[in-house]
Amino acid sequence: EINFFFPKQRTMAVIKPDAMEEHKGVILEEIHGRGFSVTQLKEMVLSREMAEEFYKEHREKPFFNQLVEFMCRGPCMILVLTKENAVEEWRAMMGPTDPEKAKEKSPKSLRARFAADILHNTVHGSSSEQHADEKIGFIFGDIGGDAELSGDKTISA
Ligand code: RTP
Ligand code: MG
Repeated sequence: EINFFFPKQRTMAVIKPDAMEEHKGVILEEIHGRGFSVTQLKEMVLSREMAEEFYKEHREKPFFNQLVEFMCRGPCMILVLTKENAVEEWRAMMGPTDPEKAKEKSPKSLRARFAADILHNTVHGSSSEQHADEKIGFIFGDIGGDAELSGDKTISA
């Protein structure tokens, strides 16, 4: 028997306030169904300051204020998902930012099925491993973050 160890990767997923009442259950089921491990989980109402920091790369965009207001209007669920190729796979499950585009390009995606418009679009996902590390540190702190990863990091005692 030969065991192959594929490096695991972490990504951050957020169920946004528009999806919390009606779609949280099915989104969590699909996350588990695709084989992601949920290694951290937090449900919270973001403060304005936290939402601004979370999306700081969009500070200059015309939609920034609306985005921040939307993100702190009610509870979010924030998850760390761990799996091989987690960043790309979670982005694929989400679909494109704009649900109209999502309906054309990936009709089974979460945004195609549940998002109302380009702003109220159901879920967030990190766009890279670096982006994931930064946001996971911001929301959960850095303690023990890599303990669930195997294969891609050398841990020295
Ligand atoms: P996210 O960061 O939330 O996973 O979304 P994304 O990568 O697909 O899209 P991004 O460009 O990072 O935009 C962040 C969020 O800002 C809102 N948005 N509104 N009104 C607009 O034109 C517009 N464009 C973006 C969305 O909530 C988007 O997910
Ligand atoms: Mg983004």
